[in-house]
Amino acid sequence: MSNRAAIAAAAPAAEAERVEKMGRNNTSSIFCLLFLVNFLNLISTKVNAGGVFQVDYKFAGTERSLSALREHDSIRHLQIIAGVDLPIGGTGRPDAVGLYYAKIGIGTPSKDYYVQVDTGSDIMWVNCINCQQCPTRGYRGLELTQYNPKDSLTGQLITCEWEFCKEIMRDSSSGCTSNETCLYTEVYGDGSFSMGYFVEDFVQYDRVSGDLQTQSANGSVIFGCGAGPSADLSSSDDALDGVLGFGKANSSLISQLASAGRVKNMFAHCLDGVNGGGIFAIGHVVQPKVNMTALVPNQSHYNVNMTAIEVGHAMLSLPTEVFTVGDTKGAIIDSGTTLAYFPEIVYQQLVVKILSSQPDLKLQIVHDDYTCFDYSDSVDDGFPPVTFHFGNSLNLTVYPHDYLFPFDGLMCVGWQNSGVLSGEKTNITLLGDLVLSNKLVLYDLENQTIGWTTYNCSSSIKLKDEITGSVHLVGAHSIPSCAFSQSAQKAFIFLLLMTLLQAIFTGL
Ligand SMILES: *[C@@H]1O[C@H](CO)[C@@H](O)[C@H](O)[C@H]1NC(C)=O
Ligand SMILES: *[C@@H]1O[C@H](CO)[C@@H](O)[C@H](O)[C@H]1NC(C)=O
Ligand SMILES: *[C@@H]1O[C@H](CO)[C@@H](O)[C@H](O)[C@H]1NC(C)=O
Ligand SMILES: CC(=O)N[C@H]1CO[C@H](CO)[C@@H](O)[C@@H]1O
Repeated sequence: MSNRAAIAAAAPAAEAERVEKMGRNNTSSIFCLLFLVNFLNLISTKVNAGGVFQVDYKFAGTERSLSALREHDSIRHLQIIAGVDLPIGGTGRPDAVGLYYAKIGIGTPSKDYYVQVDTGSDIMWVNCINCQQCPTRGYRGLELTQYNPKDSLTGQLITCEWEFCKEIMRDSSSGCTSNETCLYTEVYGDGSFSMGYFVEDFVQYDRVSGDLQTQSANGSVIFGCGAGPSADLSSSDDALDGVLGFGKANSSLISQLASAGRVKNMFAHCLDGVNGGGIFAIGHVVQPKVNMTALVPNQSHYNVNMTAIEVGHAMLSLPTEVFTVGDTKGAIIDSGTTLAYFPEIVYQQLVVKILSSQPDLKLQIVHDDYTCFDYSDSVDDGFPPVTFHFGNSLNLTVYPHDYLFPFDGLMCVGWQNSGVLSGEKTNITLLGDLVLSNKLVLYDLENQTIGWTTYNCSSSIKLKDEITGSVHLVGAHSIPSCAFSQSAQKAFIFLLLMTLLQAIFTGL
């Protein structure tokens, strides 16, 4: 059994060691980047001076008062809207830096910021003026901006006496009192983090006003102002201005806008794994029609009940309790993660079954965890599709061109074993962009359901205006990153110089 032996050889490397190894090797950035975006805030923890606590559990019992405080605000300028069209860019392809980001405006006057869209975390933060080592150019040459609350007419610091801060700090022993600034530390599962303080300011977004038409609108939102280097998130060429958490907690941007009556607490994304970018919209999606399944209650992330896995036309024979043991119930849907992770027993069966369709492959293990092989034919002809089954007969099919990616002249398997990760959150099932790309994924937080359907993410969807009943088209975007990245600029200048020198010398 060459398959099994090779897979077993993907020795469980300690996570820390792996991160370190990858961190040092900047030139072969792909695996570094892969890792960087993996597990973004899966294990989200908030720390402040005196205490450490899980933000997710923290919010579980206190939702009511947080939303009440936002409602209090909203009476003054209640303006329920049809929807929000959030322009996105980036791609989920692991071979091309798996990362999706959105452009949003913050402050008065408004400036643009590029933030990673992440359904696995609960706050929005951007790098702020005091950030010492934040880059000015990021992912594909995007121009990065540091937010300065003092430059914005509407920016203000959140102090410990704000309800928002009291809620966040409730379980902490930090003794954050009265006029002190409300601090946060957001630690992501991959070891990267953002530290800073909370501020409130106007966030500008594109309100859907007609078919493929938007108007600028705004709402006041509390978000993190990152004052320190954010470790991995700022040190490599996939840097962005921050993260836009689309998590369930009432601290997320969508929850804040929803409880202020500005948006419906529903959103959808269609991440285009082919052309990059895609559709990201807040509001009531009526087209395409999507089959929904209930979110597992009392979980801090978007968890759904997975019931079976089918490879080609064969069901894997998995123990029935495999997705329900432990603290984390069901499979987590997380756009902030690039790949897909399974408990060891699931991973082994899945990969063995897939590779059994090509018994002659010579497997290689690359960077400890990636099973790769030489293959030059069409992968969709040579390998089976994988279908995940969920409650309420909801399915999700992932094709070979989605779960296999080219690297260094080889094809590599994107499925990962969560059992090899050290730390407490092992044996989880986590479905990232590898699985979610090229699907319209709809999150209905009012009914606590989620669903998806295979969709062309370069096309458009329809949102319904709850007040007027009218329906509008929302189209795809692919925010152009800088046409000339820094290295391309350097190469261009170098070529220009060489041409000039050549002209001078031949002229002499
Ligand atoms: C927010 O929107 C209101 C109403 O459209 C507008 O009057 C105001 O200037 C906007 N504020 C900012 C900070 O853009
Ligand atoms: C949410 O649930 C309510 C009550 O069950 C139902 O009437 C409504 O259609 C649901 N909304 C969506 C978008 O499915
Ligand atoms: C997806 O939609 C776009 C825009 O409508 C269209 O140009 C493209 O051909 C479609 N792709 C497929 C595979 O249908
Ligand atoms: C997960 C969460 O925090 N949701 C709550 C936010 O507040 C509303 C009330 O407006 C609750 O219904 C949600 O359960």
